[in-house]
Amino acid sequence: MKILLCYPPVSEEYNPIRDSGLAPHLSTLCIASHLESLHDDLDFLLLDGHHLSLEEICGKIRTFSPDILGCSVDFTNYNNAVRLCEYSRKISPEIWNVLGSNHATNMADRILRNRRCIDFVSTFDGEPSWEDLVLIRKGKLPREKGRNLAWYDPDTRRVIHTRKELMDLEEMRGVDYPLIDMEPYFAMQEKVLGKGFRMMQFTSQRGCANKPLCVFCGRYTDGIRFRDPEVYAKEIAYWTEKYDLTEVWDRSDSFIQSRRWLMDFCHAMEKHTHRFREGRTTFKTYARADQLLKEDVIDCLKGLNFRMVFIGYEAGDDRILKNIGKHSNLEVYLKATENVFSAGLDIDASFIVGLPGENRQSMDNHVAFARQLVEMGLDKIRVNRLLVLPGTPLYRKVMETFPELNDRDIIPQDLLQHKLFLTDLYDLNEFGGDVEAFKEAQRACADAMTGTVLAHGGGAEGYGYGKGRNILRGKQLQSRNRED
Ligand code: B12
Ligand code: SF4
Repeated sequence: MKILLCYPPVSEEYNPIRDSGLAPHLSTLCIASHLESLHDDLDFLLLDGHHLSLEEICGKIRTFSPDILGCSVDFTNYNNAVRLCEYSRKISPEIWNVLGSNHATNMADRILRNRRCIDFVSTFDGEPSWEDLVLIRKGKLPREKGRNLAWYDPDTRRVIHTRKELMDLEEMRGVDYPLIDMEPYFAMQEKVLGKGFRMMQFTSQRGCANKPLCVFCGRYTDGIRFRDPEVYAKEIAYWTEKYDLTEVWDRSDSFIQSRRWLMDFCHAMEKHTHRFREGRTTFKTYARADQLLKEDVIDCLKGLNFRMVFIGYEAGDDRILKNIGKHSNLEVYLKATENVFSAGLDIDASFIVGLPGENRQSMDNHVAFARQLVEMGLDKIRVNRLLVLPGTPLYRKVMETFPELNDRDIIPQDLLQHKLFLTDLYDLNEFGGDVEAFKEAQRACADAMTGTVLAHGGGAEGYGYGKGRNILRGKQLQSRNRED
C-alpha cells in the first residue's frame, strides 16, 4: 500500500512565517515512523509544501499514485489541501483523501459538510487513525470500528465520529529521520541561520498543563503525556551524533511540565551522549514561565546546554493575562526571566497583541514590560497579532455572535479578527468604536515593543541565532556582529 503524506504549501493569501521550512514537519514524520514500525508492506512519500509548489505536489500525486493521500493542515494551507484533494479525486477516485491536525480536528464537521473530495478527517492523535485507516483500506476493519476518524454520511447527512483514543506515549516509536532527505533542510538552515548550523526537531510530550487551555490556543484537548525519558534521551543522542547536530529543538508545548521527568531526562542524557555537556550541541524548547522558577530546573537546563528558552509571555498586563487564562502574572514572569538570564541562557520572547480586554492602557503596559525585559537582557522578541483559531473560546465567541459564519470551512483570518473585535470581549469606545483604529493601535503597540528590542541591537521574529546574531527582516541576516 502506498501512502503520501504532505504538508501542503501555504496559500497565497497568507505568508509563511520565518521558521517555515527549516525542519520537516513532525506530524508527517511521526505518523510515517509509527506505521513503518507496524507494517512492512507500506511505501511512503513525505512531501513538504515549504519546499515544493502545489503543481510539484500534484505531479508527485500523479506519479506515486498513492492509495491514501494524507494532508496536515492549518488555516494557512487548508485551501491548498482542498485543491490537492480535488486534484487527486479528479485523477483517480480510488485515492482516499484524508486530512488531519489540530485544525482538522477542530474543524472536522465543517470540513466534511463542505468538501465531498475529503473522505476522512482524522481527529486528535494521528497514529490510531492511521493504524485503522490502513486496516480499513485493506478490508480488515469496518470503518465504524476505526479510532479518531470522522466522515460524512450522505444518507443521514450527518458527520460520523468514531471513538477517541489518545496515544500512550510510552508506546511511541522515535522519529525515523531517514524517511526524509534532510539535506534541503540543512541547506536552508545554513542560508538562514549561518554556516555550520544543523538542527533537528523532536517531541517528548503532548498536551499542556494549562486547564482549560489559554483562550487563543488552537490545540485539540488532550491530557499531558510523556515519553519514557530514557528512550527519548537515547533517540536524541543517536540522531545528534549521527547528523552531527549543533542544535536540538524539542517542540512539545512546554518542555518543563514535569520536574521529575526533566530530571530523569537530564540524567539519561548524561549516560547517552556528552555532546551537550561538551558544548557541541545546544538545546532549545518552549517553556512556560511558571515552570522556570526552581533552581534545580534551571540547573538542568544548563546541563543540557540550553541556548534558548522560548517563553510565551503573551502580555505585559496582569488583567489581560487573567482574561486569557494564562494562570501566570508579571511577578512570575520577572522572576522566571531573571532566573534564565542569570544562568546565561537566552530567551526568545513571544507576545500577542489584541487579546480580549485589550485597550490603550494594556498596550502601554505591554510596551513598558517589553522595555523592562530588554533592560534585563532580552534581545529577541516576536509580537504576534491575535489569531482566531477553530476550537478556541474566541472562535466560539465569533460563531455565537455571528451565526451566519458558522457553517463555513474557510473564513479568512482577517475577517475572523475583525468580527472578534466587534464582540463584547472588547470595548472599542476609546477607538471611536472603529475596528480599524483599534488595529492601528495594535500595530503601533507591536512596533513599539519590537522597536525597543531592535534599538538595543536585538532581533525580531524568527529563529534567532544567539546573542548578536539575530534575524532582522526577511531572510536577511544581521551583518553586524557576525563573523561568518
Ligand atoms: C512546530 C510548530 C510550528 C512550526 C512548524 C515547523 C515544522 N517544520 O515543524 C512553525 C513555527 C513553522 C509553525 C508555524 C505555524 N503554526 Co505552529 N506549531 C508548532 C507546534 C509547537 C508543534 C507542532 C508539532 O510538531 N507537533 C508534534 C506533532 C507530532 O503533532 P501534530 O503536528 O499535532 O500531529 C499529530 C496530529 O495532529 C495528527 N496529524 C497531524 N497531521 C496529520 C495529517 C493526517 C493526514 C492525519 C491523519 C493526522 C495528522 O497526527 C499527528 C501525530 O499524532 C504546535 C503546537 C503543538 N504542540 O502541536 C503549533 C501549532 C500546530 N501551530 C499553530 C499555528 C496557528 C501556526 C501558524 C498558523 C502560526 C502563524 N503565526 O501563522 C503557523 C502556520 C505555518 C505556516 N504558515 O508557516 C497552532 C495550530 C492551531 C490550529 N488549530 O490550527 C498550534 C497547535 C499552536 C497552538 N497552540 O495554537 N508551527
Ligand atoms: S500555555 Fe501554550 S500550549 Fe498551554 S494552553 Fe497556553 S498557549 Fe496552549
